[in-house]
Amino acid sequence: TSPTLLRDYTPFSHLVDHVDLQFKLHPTATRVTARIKFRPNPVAPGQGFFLHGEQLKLIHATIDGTPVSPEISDTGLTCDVPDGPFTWEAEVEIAPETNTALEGLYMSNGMYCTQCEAEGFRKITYYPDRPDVMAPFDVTIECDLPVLLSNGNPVASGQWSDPWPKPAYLFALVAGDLVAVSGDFTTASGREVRLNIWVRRGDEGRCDYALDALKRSMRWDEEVYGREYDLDVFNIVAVDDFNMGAMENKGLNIFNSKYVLASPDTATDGDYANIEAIIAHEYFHNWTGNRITCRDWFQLCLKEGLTVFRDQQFSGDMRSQAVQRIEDVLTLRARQFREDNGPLAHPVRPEEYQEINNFYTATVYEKGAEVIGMLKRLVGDDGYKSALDLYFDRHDGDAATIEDWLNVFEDATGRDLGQFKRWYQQPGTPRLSVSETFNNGTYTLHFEQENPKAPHPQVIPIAVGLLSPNGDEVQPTDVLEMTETRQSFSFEGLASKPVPSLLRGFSAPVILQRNVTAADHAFLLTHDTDPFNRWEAGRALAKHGLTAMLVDGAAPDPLYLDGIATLVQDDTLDPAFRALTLGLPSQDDMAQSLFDAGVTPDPLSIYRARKMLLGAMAARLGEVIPDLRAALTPHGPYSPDAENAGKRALRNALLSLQTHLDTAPASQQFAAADNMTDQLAAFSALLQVGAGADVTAAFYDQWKGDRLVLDKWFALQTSLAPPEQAVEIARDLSDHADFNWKNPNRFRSVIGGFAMNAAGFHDPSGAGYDFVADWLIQLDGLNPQTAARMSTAFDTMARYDADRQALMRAALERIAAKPDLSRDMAEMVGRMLK
Ligand code: B3K
Ligand code: ZN
Repeated sequence: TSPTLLRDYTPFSHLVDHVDLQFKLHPTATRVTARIKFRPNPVAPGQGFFLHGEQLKLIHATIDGTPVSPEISDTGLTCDVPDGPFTWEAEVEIAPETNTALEGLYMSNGMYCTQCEAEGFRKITYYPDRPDVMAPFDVTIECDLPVLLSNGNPVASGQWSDPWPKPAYLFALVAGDLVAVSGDFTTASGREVRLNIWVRRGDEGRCDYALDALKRSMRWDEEVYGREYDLDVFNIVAVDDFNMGAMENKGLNIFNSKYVLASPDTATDGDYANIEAIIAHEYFHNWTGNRITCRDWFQLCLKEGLTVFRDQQFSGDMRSQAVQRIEDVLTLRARQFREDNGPLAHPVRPEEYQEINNFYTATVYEKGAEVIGMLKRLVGDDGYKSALDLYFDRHDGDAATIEDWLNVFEDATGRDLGQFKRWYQQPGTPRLSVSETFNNGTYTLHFEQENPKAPHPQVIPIAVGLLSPNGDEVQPTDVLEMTETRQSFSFEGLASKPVPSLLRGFSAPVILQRNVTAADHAFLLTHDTDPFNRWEAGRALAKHGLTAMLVDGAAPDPLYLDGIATLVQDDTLDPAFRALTLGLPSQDDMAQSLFDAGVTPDPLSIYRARKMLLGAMAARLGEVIPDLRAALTPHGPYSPDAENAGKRALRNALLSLQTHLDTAPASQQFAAADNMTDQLAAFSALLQVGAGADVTAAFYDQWKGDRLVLDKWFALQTSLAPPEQAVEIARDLSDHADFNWKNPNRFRSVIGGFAMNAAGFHDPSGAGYDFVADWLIQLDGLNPQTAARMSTAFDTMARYDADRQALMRAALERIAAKPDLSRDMAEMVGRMLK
């Protein structure tokens, strides 16, 4: 099939004035009648009339009441239509029960639900299923289930009316035997909004946190962006079978149940933080995505990058900006840098695709958010605010583009963003190398940028501070704006050569390349006033040390051990921050760094070096751990707030180290824990040192009836299994009676968990690759979207030795050869084999 190209965009032949949908729900024979008012599009005259439609059985079609016989293909229909306005009516039959792709209308545990983004609506009825066609929808649902929901405001039982014109990808319908946990919210201008969280009976006790997060999101968007909610109800539904995290359908958000349901005994602090962020993200889409949507799917980052940026700001405001920033950068590097370094690299605004679902990527989302962070830094907070006000003002109701987005910044601030636009157009992570000179009190930084995947220099905001050798800050943060390939910046009047703190707050998504001694890292770890760079210095020191262990057989670096020992005991610092500084670079991070340094990474050696370093950290801290942990014990009942979660994070990071010396404290904590955070932390600590047998059995006995907790049980075992046994453990778990491979969450826990176990997945025999490839082949027949997404496990092929590369390639070729391979998987595997 030929790819879809950005440059081929043309508007649709018609405008849609109104859509009326009637559903008669039935598991195998649902009838959908669509009555659609079309009128010729004045800016696209004379084009043929084409409606998307896939896997639909057409029962009848009329235009203005007269039967018509459209020409039907696999992808849609064409039909002769009148020159002026007309009403199209079509009745189709579909089978939600056999829809295993979970796109369009499908069933989950006896409930009906939909997922239409990006192109699922065409599996519900014939329609111009493209985001630039917006219309108000009325919906009627007939079904004997008690709860019948759709977008907009309720009119009568099973009847909904959405006054806000929307593209079809925001359509949603739910029917089920559900119960609601409800609340109320009064908007700034006085609109009373009913909030409902709909869940399966029995889950009512786990909705309070999501409801509270929703209220806080609504208030925050009013206060920070001046954006109010615009309907009388806001419904959220939790669904067990869902391909992603959640979906922002207008007035009817549908969520993967793991991002709604939480109680202290079943959800970790991390789960609570994810729920807060995702509830906010989907809510924020009401303005950035729904009121202003995308002209075409190439503009996906317009709504996703911006909405991620907004949810990150929100989480930072709710918790700690410093900790939030570190966590966001960890995710960016783990997922986006990896993508940008491999065969799946693409610009934040891609220019071609075969299957758009393959482009809901870390680049579109996370790098898309970074690009907005850079814009904000360049134009300042006030400039950002006026640009956003103009954006909402000018484009409300539009299907907009990245050009529209950049234009509001240019118009609001007078800045020329011509070069900045390259961040949207060029793939690849720029490498920023730095050298320095110091002469007569003038300190000069010389930068050079190089992007291995793109030719033109990008605008790089470099936030810099300078410290004097005694640790005082002599130059507070200043943002240098680099636009050339090579550029120097000077600071005058300095008494002595300073120590620079570069890229503070991670002011640009680049890889900083600088020859820094371990002593300089250690200096910044102690003295930097920028919390991000302080953490970064510890990270760099750890990487430095691990690299020396791997390449030169060095012993763990005492400078690092001393540095973190001091830091971790510094109780003027936020425990959540201290917990983050105890985290070592991941397996994947080390593999990429070694590869960048010209060394072929061996996952097993990395595993052993990390373990040795953890052992050394445990030995260094061993004596102080018990007192430190005792001092961090939270008082009173469990609360998921940032302060308590931060204490638990540090307490449990220390437990994990302690377990390298003695397993008793973790066993005790496992047995005594009154919350999932502490129980799971003890469980993982024991698994990591190979002492998990008893607790694995005990955890299963305790939680076998709880689907979300059982997902954790599977995922921990596959992701933490020791290298030599990992394939076998994963295989056994895939034979387990509770392994339902058709449920995406369970599949991700077992197969995805294993794929993240680097040393296991990269087992030299190739058994790990084959295990994952076999499952991807099997899942591809059922759920192409989830299967294709997980194929990214193979995107690091080029880093490894010839034997591993050959084995990975063979596994990918085996997938490629599967008969009837989905378009999703064919595109992914094709890009990786290129
Ligand atoms: N917009 C959806 C993602 C849809 C993915 C379709 N494959 C969720 C989100 O980003 O909020
Ligand atoms: Zn989103």
